[in-house]
Amino acid sequence: MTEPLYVTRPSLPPLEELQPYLERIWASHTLTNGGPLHQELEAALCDYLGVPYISLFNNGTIALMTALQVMGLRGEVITTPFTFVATANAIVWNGLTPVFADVDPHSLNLDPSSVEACISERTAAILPVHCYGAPCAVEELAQLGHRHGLPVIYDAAHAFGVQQQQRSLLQHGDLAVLSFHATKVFNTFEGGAIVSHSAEMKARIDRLKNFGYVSEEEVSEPGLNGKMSELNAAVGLVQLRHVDAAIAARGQVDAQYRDALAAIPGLDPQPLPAVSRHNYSYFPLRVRPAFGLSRDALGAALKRRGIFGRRYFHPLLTEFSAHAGAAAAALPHAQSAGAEVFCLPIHGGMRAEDIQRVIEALHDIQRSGA
Ligand code: T4K
Repeated sequence: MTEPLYVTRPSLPPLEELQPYLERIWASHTLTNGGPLHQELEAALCDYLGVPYISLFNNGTIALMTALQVMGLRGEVITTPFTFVATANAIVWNGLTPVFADVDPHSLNLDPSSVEACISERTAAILPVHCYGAPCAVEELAQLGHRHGLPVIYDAAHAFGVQQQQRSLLQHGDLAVLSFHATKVFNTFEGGAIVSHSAEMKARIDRLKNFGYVSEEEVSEPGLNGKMSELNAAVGLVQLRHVDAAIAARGQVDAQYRDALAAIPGLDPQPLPAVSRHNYSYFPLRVRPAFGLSRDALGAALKRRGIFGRRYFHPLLTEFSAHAGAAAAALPHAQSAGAEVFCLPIHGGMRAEDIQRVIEALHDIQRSGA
């Protein structure tokens, strides 16, 4: 039986590197509520990512919910239908209404002109996603936000470590939200963060993730529990030592796939974004008619060979009953991406033979048609 190859496999640091942190937790009996490892990881991430303020969370979804909440929004939030469902769920959990705009056919990120067409007097914010870590049209979206007086909050769940002109992509937007889930480039098992730009905003976010407590005797606004535990922070501190190596290894996988796919008509990788540093968080390709099989037929054929890629992101959010009633622009480009994109396995632990196995499977499926 051949070993299954999954769309991703979490990076795990050497276990012995975690031990000293566990000993510190056990000695201090401080398990959560902003303990010393939590503080250390916030400082280390600000430094690594090149951002001014970061607030750690227990996952990316709660971080997104908090980011929307802290902006005090009422009304509609314009977002993309080509994303993970957490993006729109966070909008609805804030009592806000998602409005879906179309994506750009090349970047697969929100198309600013489609966003602009969705803006009305009800619009409260724009929530773009740097899908697969590829930067959104950050300048155009900033101008759009500025012109209409709308905050831009980035769902940057895929964008850990991405830089444009040596500058963190996370510096764009009023806020940017990260996920440190097991399936992400940098993981704390579960985790997330909000990048903000002032000490006042960070203090408000930190209050909201701690029930809204200002002091023992005062809760100023109804917060929730979004705190990252010391155990997850310890994992993060150790993971951070190895994340550059993991990203470099992903880059190797990406390069080998690109080389091989040049010889397979109809399997078109998403172009590498124009960034000074990419994180290779996903390997999305588009299955075109020239391949001879549909995207879903390709996915099924790979599955029969023990290769479990994923249709990120199919169905579109507008097709889930949870969000089917939401207003949407015409979505031709999102629909075509939802029908054609397939993500091949990519992670830092892939061996040369794993990469070769995927490439041979793609050739074999094309030759045999099944
Ligand atoms: N915004 C965006 C744009 C996002 O993509 C996400 C999450 C969020 C917001 C929310 O952030 P979090 O609240 O999750 O922090 C996965 C992840 O659960 C989710 O975090 C991620 N996006 C989404 C794109 O993918 P699934 O349903 O595909 O996960 P699952 O369990 O099928 O995992 C995929 C593969 O990874 C498995 O086949 C095997 C491997 N795997 C997974 C886990 C969890 C492992 O080897 N070990 C593991 O522990 O959603």
